[in-house]
Amino acid sequence: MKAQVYKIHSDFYYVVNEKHDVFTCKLKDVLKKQKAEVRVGDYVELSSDNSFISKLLKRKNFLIRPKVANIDLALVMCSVKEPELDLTQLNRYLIYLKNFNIDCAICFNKEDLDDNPKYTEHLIKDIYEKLNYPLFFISAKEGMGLEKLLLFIKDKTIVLVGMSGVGKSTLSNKLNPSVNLRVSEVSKKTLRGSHTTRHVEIIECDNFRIIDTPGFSNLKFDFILPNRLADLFDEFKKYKDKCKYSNCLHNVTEKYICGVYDNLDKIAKSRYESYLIFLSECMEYKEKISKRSIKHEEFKKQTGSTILTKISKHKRLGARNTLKQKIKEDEK
Ligand SMILES: Nc1nc2c(ncn2[C@@H]2O[C@H](COP(=O)(O)OP(=O)(O)OP(=O)(O)O)[C@@H](O)[C@H]2O)c(=O)[nH]1
Ligand SMILES: [Mg+2]
Ligand SMILES: [Zn+2]
Repeated sequence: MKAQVYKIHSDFYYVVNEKHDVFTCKLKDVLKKQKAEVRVGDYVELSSDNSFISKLLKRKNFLIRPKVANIDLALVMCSVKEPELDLTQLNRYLIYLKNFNIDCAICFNKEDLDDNPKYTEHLIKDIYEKLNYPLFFISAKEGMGLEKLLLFIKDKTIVLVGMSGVGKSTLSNKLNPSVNLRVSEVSKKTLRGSHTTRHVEIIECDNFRIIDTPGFSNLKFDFILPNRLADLFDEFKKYKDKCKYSNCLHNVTEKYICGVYDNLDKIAKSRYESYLIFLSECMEYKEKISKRSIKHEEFKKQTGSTILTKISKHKRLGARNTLKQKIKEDEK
């Protein structure tokens, strides 16, 4: 029987079939051996007694953080106050989600705390409307601005992504009061959330489904190579052709030969600043994998390749050619 995972708690998978019957299952050993990572939103096949997940079905898409699959939209949530609006963090989520080809909209919450909401809206629209992100300004607590959001998310499965304390669970509760998810106050001292939500869960609402997730902010671009990063910034696209070299990184070292650098007056300052921060993380990653391959080569020279067979399996490094290939492919 086919079912969908709507919640995972330690080793238990809560699944629901088309008739809305709910089962609590475990993972079959064969899937454990394959190291299959079953996520909330995954469609699975159940064993004949409905107590085991026997097969993971093909996904439309997936995310590593939060661990979800088969979503129609990520609603990136920020608060305009408590915690303060952090555009670098917002850009981090947007670029991360773009890397996974997930459609995004942005929701700015806690508008009731903002002394000058018109000004905030203007600043935000100036940056993100041009990038074609659907924008929503709401107060989940007061129920303001929800009509437009409700129309937009109709018939969709949406995942809420954002820092702790921005109001993801408050919004989920507002949209389906019967769930009553735990929410807790932002710390008065640090103005940060207190990591209240601990697991990912699909919440059925009238004509849409919302996935509440634990807040996180420690995302780093330590898995993307530098040349790939610029492809994720839509606003660079029309200027990139003007760069002298196809592998241009659009930073200060290329300033006399770079189309993006020449047109910085047309790109939002905060977006370019975020790009430079993320670029340094990608460069660190590239350096790390290059060093690994050089170390491997030196070791080979000193010892002769036959000794390599003695390295324990988990310490063995990736082949240099494979790493070089990976770098080249990402630089295309
Ligand atoms: N003033 C105001 N407070 C809000 C609003 N939305 C949420 N809050 C408050 O913000 C605090 C944090 O809200 P949560 O819903 O727990 O935040 P969260 O994003 O789910 O946080 P984590 O589960 O830790 O990731 C709570 O005290 C809420 O009452 C809002 O629109 N206005
Ligand atoms: Mg929460
Ligand atoms: Zn350039």
